[in-house]
Amino acid sequence: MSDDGGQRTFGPLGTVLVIIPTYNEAENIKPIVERVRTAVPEADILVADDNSPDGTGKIADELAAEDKQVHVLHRKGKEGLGAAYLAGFRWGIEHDYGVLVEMDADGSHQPEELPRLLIALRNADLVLGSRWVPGGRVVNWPKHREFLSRGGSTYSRLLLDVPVRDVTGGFRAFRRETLEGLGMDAVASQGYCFQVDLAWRAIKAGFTVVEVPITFVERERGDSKMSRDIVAEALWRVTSWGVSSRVNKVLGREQSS
Ligand SMILES: Nc1nc2c(ncn2[C@@H]2O[C@H](COP(=O)(O)OP(=O)(O)O)[C@@H](O)[C@H]2O)c(=O)[nH]1
Ligand SMILES: [Mg+2]
Repeated sequence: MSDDGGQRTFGPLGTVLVIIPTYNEAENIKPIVERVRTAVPEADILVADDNSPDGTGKIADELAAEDKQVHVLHRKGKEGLGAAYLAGFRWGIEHDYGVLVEMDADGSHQPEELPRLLIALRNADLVLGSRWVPGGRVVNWPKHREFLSRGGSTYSRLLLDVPVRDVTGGFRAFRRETLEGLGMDAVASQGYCFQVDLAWRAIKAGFTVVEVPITFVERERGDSKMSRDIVAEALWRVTSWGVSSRVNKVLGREQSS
């Protein structure tokens, strides 16, 4: 990491933008912004808030007023994690950031681990913080969440042939060129399958995707937005992607033989 004559860059990769999507994270937003600013002082932050009823957006505005490296994207209402990230990525690309990071607001993704992800990005196009590679782990996660997460990753890996252990995680670092090259405009996933969607697209587009072990810590404050609908969306989309990619492969083989 360097501070080249006042330019806050992360080596040759350019300036880093950490995007934090929020919905009702009033108790979490200030501590997480402070932790990111301490752990990676050269990075800027964009809070993408979906007009949280608990006033998270207002707290984020106060943080932004005090610190020119903190920005806020106010969105009109709750549209899901995927839509908030896509809006954040577009904002970051328009503002010329070289690296775009995904990170939750609730402390599950530890800002202190971000430098390791950024260092790995020097030799990769997309770095995934991974709970399910050696060295990765979860702390205080209920068994049913671990089962769902491991099961979701295994199911996606088998159906989509993605050679990734943790394909649903949301602590990630992208080079801007990766986002520009993976067909972001066609992404329709809203909930957690957004993460599967992006990883799968990056791999299909030929980008180098690397997993780095992380320690995922369950939130201590506020509520999870995970819901039955989000699981259903993921199951439905991953299954239909898997089936159509297999059908296309078979048809492709028949046409070429
Ligand atoms: N902007 C926005 N953020 C969201 C939405 N749903 C979840 N988030 C944020 O996404 C992150 C992960 O969500 P969380 O509820 O912790 O999911 P879990 O960790 O899987 O239980 C948190 O920072 C949430 O505030 C949404 O619809 N819009
Ligand atoms: Mg969480």
